[in-house]
Amino acid sequence: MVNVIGLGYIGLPTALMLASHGVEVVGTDYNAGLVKTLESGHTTFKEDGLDDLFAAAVKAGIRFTTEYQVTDTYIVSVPTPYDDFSKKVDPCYVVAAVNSVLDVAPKGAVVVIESTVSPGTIDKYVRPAVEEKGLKTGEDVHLVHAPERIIPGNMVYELLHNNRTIGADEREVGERVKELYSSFCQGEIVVTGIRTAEMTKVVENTFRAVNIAFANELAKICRHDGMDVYEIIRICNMHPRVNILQPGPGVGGHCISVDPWFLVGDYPSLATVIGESMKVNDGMPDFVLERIYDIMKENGVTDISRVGLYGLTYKENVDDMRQSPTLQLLDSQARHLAEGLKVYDPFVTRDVVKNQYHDLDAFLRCVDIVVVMVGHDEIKKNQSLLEGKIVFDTRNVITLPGVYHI
Ligand code: SAJ
Repeated sequence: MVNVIGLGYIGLPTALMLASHGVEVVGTDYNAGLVKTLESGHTTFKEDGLDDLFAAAVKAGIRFTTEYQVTDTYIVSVPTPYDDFSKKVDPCYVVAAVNSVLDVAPKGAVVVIESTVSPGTIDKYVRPAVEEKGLKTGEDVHLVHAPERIIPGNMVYELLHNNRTIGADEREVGERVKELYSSFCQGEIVVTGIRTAEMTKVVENTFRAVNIAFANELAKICRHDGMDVYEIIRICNMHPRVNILQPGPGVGGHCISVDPWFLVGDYPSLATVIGESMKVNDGMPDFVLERIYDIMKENGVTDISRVGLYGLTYKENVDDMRQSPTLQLLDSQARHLAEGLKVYDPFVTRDVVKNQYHDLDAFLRCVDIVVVMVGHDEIKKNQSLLEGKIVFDTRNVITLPGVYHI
């Protein structure tokens, strides 16, 4: 039996996937409310295919509880917050979860950590936690790091098809965990060391962050001299060895906007390209705000409350708002002491910011300028609703004539 600890964005789909592929699974979360919701037959967030997967797992007998189980395999999938000031990962939840596992685990249990951690975290914090309990890694408990790699918006598909990395101290234990993940994973599973697995995860997200920063910097250069950044990127990407990502209003989510800082925090004098890239991405909401002011001026709009931000989530067609460029922009606007921007997002049904609308028509009626911060399908597929408005499209998804770009 596998006990999955932490039933959030990663833990839940992983637990469901294992259960629906014949593995006996118990999901544990300290949040009793969340467990109750799952027990009552409801998922806790929206994701393509998640409800079907949930139904299959329930049918296969998955159970949810707040209690840690006595078993031979644990998968720890709890959040790893990072400290905004020091830019370092805070492993407190991982260490707390491992401690709770160790309180009940029988000798020789395997503890797989899926949570993203900065390279070295397992050596620095998890091994000492094991030793403090008078236990020995490799004998009493076997540590493994199997970083998740799935992208919100396509999680279920990617869980099935992505290649994976398993980092383990002992090859044989790595192979055993590989077999467990092979129950559902159709991609290639590489077995390596723990430190390498930690590093690959952070490097993958850093690669993407740096590439997006490059695109964002190009957008600024092109804006400065009136060039079309999208046309330029499109043509460059026709070269067989060039693949530039897309500029945007900033980088959100809990991964690409966070993980690269682990390297900057740990290697401040070495990770210079990475550090500068993160600054470029973090500066984008301010760049968009300045551009809003310019567009208002150009069109004789003097009242900021006639401007509406479409989209609050960190990217299209998800309901996750963590680190979202819109929230960053609103924060920046508050610091500029000018407030009043209106906001709407079809995926955000509760009130989270000032001047938030829950009805697209009502939102559009109240604004002259619409800033598309997120390219949700709702607006991509109903572009005619924007006719007659001044549109500032930060995502390059609106094809109406006269649209402003980043
Ligand atoms: N973005 C751009 N331009 C682009 C692509 C993305 O501005 O061309 C922005 C998005 O709008 C968003 C942010 O970047 O605000 C991040 O979105 P994303 O879709 O690039 O990535 P995440 O954060 O949803 O998921 C990433 C993935 N990592 C990689 O692709 C290397 C995913 O595979 C990881 O599992 C996930 O991080 C994670 O949990 O670490």
